[in-house]
Amino acid sequence: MPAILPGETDIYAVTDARLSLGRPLAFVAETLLNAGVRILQYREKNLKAGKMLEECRLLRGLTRESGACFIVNDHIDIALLAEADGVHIGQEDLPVAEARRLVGPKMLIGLSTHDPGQARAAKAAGADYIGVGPIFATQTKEDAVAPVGCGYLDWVARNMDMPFVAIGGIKEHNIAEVARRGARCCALVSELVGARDIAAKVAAVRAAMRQAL
Ligand code: 3NM
Repeated sequence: MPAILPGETDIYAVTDARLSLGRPLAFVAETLLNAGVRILQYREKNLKAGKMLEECRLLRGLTRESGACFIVNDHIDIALLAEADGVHIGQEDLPVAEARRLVGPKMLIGLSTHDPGQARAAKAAGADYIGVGPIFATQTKEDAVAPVGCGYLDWVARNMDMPFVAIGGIKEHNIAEVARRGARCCALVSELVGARDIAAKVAAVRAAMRQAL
């Protein structure tokens, strides 16, 4: 089954145990997937590699069952061992071309970008999709750069011929604006995993995106 890319689906959900109101990862992931999320990224900080691998194998099983795409943040070794569909890396991680040598031609590589130069470089280096953000201020990423606002998003929507996902501070109340600026796929962390009713929140953000178009 080919992996699903941003642009082929509207919501890109990202895990964060610290924001999940104490609910187990399996519950959060199953609820997201049952609500129709088709791309799920595992993003956990400060866990030991063994624990991360165990959690990624669990998510690989769940995403496979529901036909969803599974992406691992930062950790190429764990992505490979867990047979993820992709790995998502940042500007300070291994360069895309080096990551490609490790993961081979089939695994997706997503790269976080924050300006047009980084977007062009990502495409030239063979990234499969880019993250575009942070659109708004976010508490979720400790080392996030200053919000780029919708200006960079506008630029990507107009100039980049590759899949992209908007990220950073995206919530039910502002997702319509992000969609109107050309994002067909939005990544949300705190808004989804931190929602009391995760399924209702997925439905609400999805409806808000759809109405904006
Ligand atoms: N990457 P929330 S912003 C993981 O700009 C991440 O590349 C960003 O979390 C980037 O939806 C971000 O809770 C955090 O604001 C997004």
